[in-house]
Amino acid sequence: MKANKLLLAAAAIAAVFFFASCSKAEKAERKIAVFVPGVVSGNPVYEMLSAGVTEAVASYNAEHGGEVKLSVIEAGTNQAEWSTKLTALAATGEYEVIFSSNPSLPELAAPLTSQFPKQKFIILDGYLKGNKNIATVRYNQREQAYLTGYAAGLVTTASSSVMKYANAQKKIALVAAQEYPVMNKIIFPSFVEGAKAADPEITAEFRIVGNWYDASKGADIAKGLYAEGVDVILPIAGGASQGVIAAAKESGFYIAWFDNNGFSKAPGYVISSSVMEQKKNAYEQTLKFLKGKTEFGTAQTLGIKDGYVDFILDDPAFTETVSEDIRARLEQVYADIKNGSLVLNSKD
Ligand code: RBF
Repeated sequence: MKANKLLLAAAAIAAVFFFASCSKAEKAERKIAVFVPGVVSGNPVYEMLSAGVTEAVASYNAEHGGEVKLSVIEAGTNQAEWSTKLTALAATGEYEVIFSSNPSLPELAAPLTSQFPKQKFIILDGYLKGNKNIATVRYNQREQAYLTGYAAGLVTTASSSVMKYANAQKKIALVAAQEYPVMNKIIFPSFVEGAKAADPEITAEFRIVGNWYDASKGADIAKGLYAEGVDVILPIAGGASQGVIAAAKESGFYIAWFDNNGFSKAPGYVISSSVMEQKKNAYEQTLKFLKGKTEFGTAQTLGIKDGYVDFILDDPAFTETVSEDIRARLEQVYADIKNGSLVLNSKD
C-alpha cells in the first residue's frame, strides 16, 4: 500500500514536470520569419527591416522568457524565384507571421492567403487594403522624394563659389536599380516636383542599372551623367548605389541620399538624406504583432507628421557640406510639411 502511494506520488510529480516542460516547449515554438526579397547587406531598407524585427524579438523575449524564435530568410537577387520561395515558406505552416518589405510583395503574398488561410503577413514599404491576412505600412514617398528633389534643385542651381561641385547647368538625375510603379509614379515625379519648386528650369534624367547589386554599372552610368552636365545624383539602387558614390568621389559631383542617413558614406559629397523610419516601424510592428494587436486588412501610409519620414538636418556633415542659405530653405520646407502648410499626399 505504502509503495503504491509512493508510486502515485512519483507519477504525479512526473506528470507535473511533463506538463511543465510541454508548456515550455510550446512556448519555444512561437516562430516568426522575415522574408528578405533580395539580400540584407548593402541594402538600407532590408538592413533596417531585419534590425527592427530582430531587436523587437530580443526585447519581447527578455520580458517573456525567450519564447519567440526568429528566422531571417534571404530570397536572393533573382526576382523570378521570390514567389516560389515565399510559397515554400508559407507552406511550412511554422511561422505565425511573415514580415517582408517592398512594393512588389503584396501581390506575391495575396494569392498565398487563400492557399494557406492561417498564414499572416506584415508588409512594410508596400500597399494592399482589404486582405484579412495582410497588414501593410508604407511611407509617404512623395514627401521623401520631394525634399530630396528640392535639395538637389537648390544645389544644382547654386554657384560653384557656394557649392564647389555645382556647375552652370541645371541638371540632376535619379539612378534607379529598376522601374516599378512606386518609382515611376511617385518617387521620380516627386523628385522632379521638388527640384522644380527650387527652380522650374531644372531638368532631371532617369537611368536604370538593371539590378540591385552591380556597383560598377552604377558607377559607369553616373560617370556618363556627369559627362552630360549632371552635378547631383540620387541613387536608389541598393548595392549598386555604392558605385554612384565611388564615381562622385572620383569625378566630383554631389549625391542626394535616400532611405537612411547617408552622410558618412562620402562626407563632402552627400548633400541630403531623406529617411524612411523602417527600423522603428519594423520594431513597433513586431511588438504589436507579438502582443496580438496587429490590425490585419489595413493599409497605412505614414509620413513626416507621423514621424516615419524624416529629413536629416542636424548631421555635422550636412552643416559642413551645404551652404547656410540652402540649409535654411530646406529647414523651411521641412517645417512647412510638418506643420501642414505644405501638403504632399502620396497617391495610391
Ligand atoms: N531596395 C533595396 O535597397 N534593395 C533591393 O534589393 C530592393 N529590391 C526591390 C525589388 C523590387 C521588385 C521593388 C519594387 C523594390 C525594391 N527595392 C529595393 C526598393 C525599395 O523597396 C524602395 O522602393 C526604395 O529603397 C526607395 O525607398
